[in-house]
Amino acid sequence: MRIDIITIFPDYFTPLDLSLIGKARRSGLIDVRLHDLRRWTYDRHHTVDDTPYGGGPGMVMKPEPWGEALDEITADADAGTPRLILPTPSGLPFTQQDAVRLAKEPWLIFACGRYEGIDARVAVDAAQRMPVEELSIGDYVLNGGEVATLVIVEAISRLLPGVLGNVESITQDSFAPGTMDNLVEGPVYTKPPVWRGHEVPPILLSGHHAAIDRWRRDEALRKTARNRPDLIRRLDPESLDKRDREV
Ligand code: 6GU
Repeated sequence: MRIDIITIFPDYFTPLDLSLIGKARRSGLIDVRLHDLRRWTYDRHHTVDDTPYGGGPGMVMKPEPWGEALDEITADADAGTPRLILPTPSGLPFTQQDAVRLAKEPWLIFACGRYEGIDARVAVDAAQRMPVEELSIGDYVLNGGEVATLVIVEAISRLLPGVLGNVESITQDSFAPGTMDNLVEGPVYTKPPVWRGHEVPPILLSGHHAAIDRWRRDEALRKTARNRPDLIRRLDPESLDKRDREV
């Protein structure tokens, strides 16, 4: 997968050199290309923002550098058509389902806005040539799209074949489509069996795999009910068995 990131702070993305994503980049599984938006400014101060039409606080990102950046990056014709992602707190909520969907794309471009956002005509213009989507990572406000882009890139990258060592763990994750749809994972344990007087639930030491699966599902249901009642309401009744209903 190719991922282009346009930002005025390329240094925000040094974490993408680390850990599993760093390894996946070095092995060629993910091709991340960082672009400094100021490369497409021509005044002495490399201006990327201006005052908002209609008044109001803050600054808005000027459309011209974005238009030129997208033109140049997408001019690579034999790379196909990219999907443009605009991280913004006013976007559609980004979910694990979106991560699964976007992990199937060959080429993504992230446009990281700062200040009060990017002039809205940039998205309208880009949409004439490529699919565009605005995504939010949650109901809080960040200073810009950089951290949200890191979040989305990590959620997508770990789903790409070969990036994670243990492919099985993906299907057991919170929110994993299929069994963990609309559920969060329950608690996990490792050795020692007793630590500071706290025991590991004995069922996990029993070797009875069907009973362990049942216990893990019950714990996931309990934890989801406690921490995410909004998700419980979204659970498909068809996906619940009689034992689930007793939890
Ligand atoms: Cl995607 N961007 C910004 N700036 N703030 C956010 C966000 C995105 N998602 C939640 N808050």
